[in-house]
Amino acid sequence: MDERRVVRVSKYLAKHLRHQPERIGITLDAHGWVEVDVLLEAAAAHGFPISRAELERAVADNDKRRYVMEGGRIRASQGHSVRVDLDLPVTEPPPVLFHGTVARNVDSIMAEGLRPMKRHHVHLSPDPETATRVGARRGAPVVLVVDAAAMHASGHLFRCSANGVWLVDHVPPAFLRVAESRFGPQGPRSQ
Ligand code: HQG
Repeated sequence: MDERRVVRVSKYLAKHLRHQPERIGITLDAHGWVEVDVLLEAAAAHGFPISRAELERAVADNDKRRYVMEGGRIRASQGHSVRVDLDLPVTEPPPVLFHGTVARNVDSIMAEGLRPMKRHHVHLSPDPETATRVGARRGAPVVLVVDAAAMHASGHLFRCSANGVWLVDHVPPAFLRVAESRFGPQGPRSQ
């Protein structure tokens, strides 16, 4: 199967399993699940037929394991804007987590903390490389370091999605600092 087709199917799933299920007339249950058969029928009825093999490939091949299929049902692992309860257990985080963003957001983030914006949670990455990739979706990435141990100690709840994204409601500015740039303040030429 063509890689571009897999990406198109994955984007279609993101749109309808995270954001606008009603657009193709499906309803997610309280935990975000929908029957695979219902999804495939709805997609076909709305002009985007997906074969079962294509769906399985889009779920299995997904670089970020965005979707989980089990017991004849499918859901997105995280990233929803529609209200779902992913029912993830509260877990102790690693001492440090990371958030990738871009320079234009930093002043506001340092003033009011990280907020979920259009999603349900603030998304934190387990390592700076992943955070760099997340930030780079929007421009030159800036990585923020989150003092997860101190947040945990002060009662903030952490959950980890099926694909290793750490989810919290808010990160107050006191727990944030901007990571040192790999190249120092003068940029790469100063090396
Ligand atoms: C920023 C992708 C100003 C925040 C990725 C980010 C990730 C603020 C943007 C996942 C702010 C929200 C999530 C504040 C937060 N002031 N800007 N107070 N608080 N922001 O896309 O973390 O492809 O909702 O820094 O790989 O970028 O969807 O969150 O720039 O895992 O599977 O507001 O999305 O995964 O953007 O990305 P997003 P994100 P998927």
